[in-house]
Amino acid sequence: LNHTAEVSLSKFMTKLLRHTPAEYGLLLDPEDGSCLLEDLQRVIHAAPKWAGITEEDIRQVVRNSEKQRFAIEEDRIKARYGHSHAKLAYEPGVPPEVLYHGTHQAALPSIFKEGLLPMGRQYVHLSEGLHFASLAGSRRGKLILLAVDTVKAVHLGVTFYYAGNEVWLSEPVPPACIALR
Ligand code: HQG
Repeated sequence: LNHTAEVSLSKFMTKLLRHTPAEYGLLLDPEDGSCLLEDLQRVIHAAPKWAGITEEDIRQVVRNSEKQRFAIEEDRIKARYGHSHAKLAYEPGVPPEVLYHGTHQAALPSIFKEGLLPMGRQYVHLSEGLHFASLAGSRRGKLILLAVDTVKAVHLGVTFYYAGNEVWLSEPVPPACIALR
């Protein structure tokens, strides 16, 4: 797979594993959102554009994802975060005292008013480091980095879940816990 094909296949895989599996006849485990690698491959093959995709191509996409969007365990694959299709069960955890969220200028007034909301996804996405937050926030306009006081948030009843590779998911975060970084 060349780079362009790899990016395109990765986008199709996120669609299948995060957003609309049923639309493609793919059944994901309701707990962790995983499916058999061979089932994913079969569904990908049904798209004429991807009829020649091999398991190694899929593994290449997983390996080369800088953000580690996917995880393969034995014969199963899943998206690690970002789901809209179902609320998966992540283990609640105790996060570092500060987590970061990258957003864009236009969202700020509403975020300071209503807090951080999951919007189109099942959870709010946060990270331990600034790099991941910057990647997320730069997608929509002028990057704004926010710091979340997780001690205060936990005190106010917010639950945090660890999705691996420095990514944390949470329920809505109240404005009182959010500051500009
Ligand atoms: C914003 C991508 C107005 C929030 C990314 C964000 C990440 C509010 C947008 C991962 C708001 C939602 C997740 C409020 C939050 N009012 N706007 N009250 N609360 N927002 O894409 O966190 O490349 O659903 O700041 O890089 O940006 O796909 O969430 O701008 O890692 O692997 O509403 O998805 O990763 O946008 O992104 P999203 P996100 P991938």
